[in-house]
Amino acid sequence: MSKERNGARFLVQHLEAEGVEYVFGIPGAKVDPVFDALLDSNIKTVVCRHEQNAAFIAGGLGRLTGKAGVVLVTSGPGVSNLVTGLATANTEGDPIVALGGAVPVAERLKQTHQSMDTVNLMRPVTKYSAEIDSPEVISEVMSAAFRAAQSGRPGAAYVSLPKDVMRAPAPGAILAPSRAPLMGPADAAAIAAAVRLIDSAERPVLLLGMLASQPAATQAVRALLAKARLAVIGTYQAAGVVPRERLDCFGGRVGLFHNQPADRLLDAADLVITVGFDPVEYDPALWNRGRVRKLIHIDCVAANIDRDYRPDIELLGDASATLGALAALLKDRPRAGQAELLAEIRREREGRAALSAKRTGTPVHPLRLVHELQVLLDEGATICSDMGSFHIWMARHLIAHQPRQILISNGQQTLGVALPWAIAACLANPGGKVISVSGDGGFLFSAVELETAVRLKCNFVHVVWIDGAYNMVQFQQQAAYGRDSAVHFGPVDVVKFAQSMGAQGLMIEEPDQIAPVLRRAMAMDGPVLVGVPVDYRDNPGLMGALHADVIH
Ligand code: HE3
Ligand code: MG
Repeated sequence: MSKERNGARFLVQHLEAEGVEYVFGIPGAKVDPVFDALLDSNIKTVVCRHEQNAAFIAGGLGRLTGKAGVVLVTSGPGVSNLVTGLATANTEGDPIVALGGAVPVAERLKQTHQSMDTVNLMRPVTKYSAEIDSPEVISEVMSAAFRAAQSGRPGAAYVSLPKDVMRAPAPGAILAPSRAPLMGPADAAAIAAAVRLIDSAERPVLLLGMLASQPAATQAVRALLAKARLAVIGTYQAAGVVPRERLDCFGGRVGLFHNQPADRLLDAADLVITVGFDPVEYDPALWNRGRVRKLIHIDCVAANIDRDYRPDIELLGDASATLGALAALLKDRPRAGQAELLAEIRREREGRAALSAKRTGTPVHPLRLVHELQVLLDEGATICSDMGSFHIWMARHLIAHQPRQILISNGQQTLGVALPWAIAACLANPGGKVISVSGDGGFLFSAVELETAVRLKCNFVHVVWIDGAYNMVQFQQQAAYGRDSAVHFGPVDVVKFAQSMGAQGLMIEEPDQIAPVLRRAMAMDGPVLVGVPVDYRDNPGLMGALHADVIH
């Protein structure tokens, strides 16, 4: 076969120039030229078991590295299977570039095999969606896709690759690597106005969002907290930004229900300063409706004006530079009332942690599991969380001091992300400890990818919380209707499932087995599934009234 550079080779060379290390996907006739060209590159091709999972892995890698993960799939259903993966990444701010095969350009309006208008299909779930309709524009379109995925608020980009374009001779230069445009701090007058507001506020609260967990932003938040000890809370996605030495200022996490200790701080605030916060993380209708207080929005993108989220000051620019400028000007002044509330929250947190460690009884209580996971988190493990009731327990009570040490979603609340994210975490940090957690419902959304993990020799432990139901929906249905509907399903033998995929499986039956079984699993080669029946009796309390969530 001729090795003359065709569109597919040009595209792959562009990926190499962007520094892409992995491409995840599933091949098919329309995209075969690209899979073929990958053989002559230094990019590792990882064949997956479902396109959605390929997108979860690529999105997870994007979150962990800051560089877009890449997924490559075939035309028609191959691309449509990506929709949820891209929507999840786009909502959560994870950079990903998705490449989809397509019928030849001249056939795209015909009713032909696997023809689909995927560019329009992907528009609502991406920042950028385009087709490469001639070899001359390959590098331009790819550059635009990488820039869209990686700059500003990161997210998803989609590029359609017609087969004839990928096979045609491809001239021209490679316009990579793409560089994100550099930004400076926000407008100086706006920063000065913000400083005046903060200095005069009696109960200001710093609300950290997902972009506060980008490395430079985290450093800047920490420098700011070192200078001015503001009360600080975070959304689930901002987990890990507050350092251990500033735990005295930390009021906890907010998200989903308005009933957390951090909500008490938020409710009392006369000023809220958000950093890298997107309303999808915590609906402003829950925490800001009808409140008379000021709002400062610090981000690289303007706020989406919402009835309940209308900032008085927007500090737009590089968030870390803006925080640096604020830190230089802010005074550290005591705020007695707030300090009291923070101390009360801290006492509650410590009391709950002490009780959690002593929880006995079977099935296992969620707080005991959280306690045991906390020990492993403190030892440096990365924890990837799926969606479900267990996620609420973990999001509220697991305390991390490294950003992106807990991978969590809350925007789309997509089932099935955890195991693919664990694969991503193993690839991003070979040799690191990785634990992923799902419910028995979400587990089977992506469990087929266990085989991929075995093939890649990924060492992670995936814990399945077993209750026989989609509990997160069940307890909310019970609260709303007094009964539940379509939430129960049958059992799956986690150990046999693991073995059938070439992995190993273990069970935990009682609380004192949690630590030894997890440690044994972490010492094993390859991925290990660990099943644990859980006692969800206290779950209705998760949506209990404000102040009432201290469940014993
Ligand atoms: C409540 C969420 O919307 C949730 N996420 C979903 N994601 C997808 C892709 N499809 C449907 C839903 C609806 N949701 C359901 C049913 C959830 C419950 C998850 O159940 P388990 O067993 O995984 O966890 P647990 O029992 O602990 O809740 S999340
Ligand atoms: Mg369940």
